[in-house]
Amino acid sequence: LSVCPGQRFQIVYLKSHLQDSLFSGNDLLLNPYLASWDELIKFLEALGPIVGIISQEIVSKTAIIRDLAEKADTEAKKKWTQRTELTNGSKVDQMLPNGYSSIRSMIIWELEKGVVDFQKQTGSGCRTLLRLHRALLWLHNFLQELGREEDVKGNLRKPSDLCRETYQRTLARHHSWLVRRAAELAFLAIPERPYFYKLVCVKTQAEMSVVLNKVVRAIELVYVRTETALQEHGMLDLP
Ligand code: 1PW
Repeated sequence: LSVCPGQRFQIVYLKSHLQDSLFSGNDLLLNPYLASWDELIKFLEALGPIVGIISQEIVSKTAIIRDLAEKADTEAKKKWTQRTELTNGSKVDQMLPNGYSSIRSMIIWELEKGVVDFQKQTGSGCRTLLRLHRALLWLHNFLQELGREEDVKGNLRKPSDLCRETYQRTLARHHSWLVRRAAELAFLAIPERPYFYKLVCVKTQAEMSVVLNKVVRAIELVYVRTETALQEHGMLDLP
């Protein structure tokens, strides 16, 4: 593996972005949430070209939310500039209200703007977040299984089997037949354990368990908060 800062997957970055997103009691900051996905995408891309292609879908989902945030920011800036020009005309940038700073602010903002459609498919941040959220459950389950120590007989399951099983019990139900077939192809090419040891910079399964379990717990906190926020607004089935 060639080391290129910012390009290669680094589990410490993933953990710190996840932790950074856990702002206030029940909310999540969107920037670090999306930054966590940037790291997870690097992780997925390291698993081979087919997984890499499939994970482009995640790249485009994160891009949708970032674009919406940028548009909202530009809009807000215009309004603020008009207001401050009437008074003293400067230093407004730090005070900009942005509907996309956290997942709860995004939910409220999009509901107020009427861009969330509960009947038909749209490009809202909320329905996009729901797609990422569902995919995160799969990654959570996969990393959790990968982090388990040997069973009583001293056996370790193949990562590719773990990947397939966790997919089938989580994300698969939300996917079309075609996407499920594509995922099957990707699972065939999932590398063996030693590759994952390298990826997370450890030498043994015991060490990998320690490292992965910490990340899995951080993902759990993020997942539960997203789930609660979406559920409170009846958004767990957005088309
Ligand atoms: C670890 C081995 C496999 C790695 C794959 C990692 C990517 C996981 C996401 C799979 C995406 C498959 C292709 C697209 C599926 C979309 O139909 C689906 N998107 C997601 C993120 O599940 C639903 O989005 P849509 O069509 O309602 O906009």
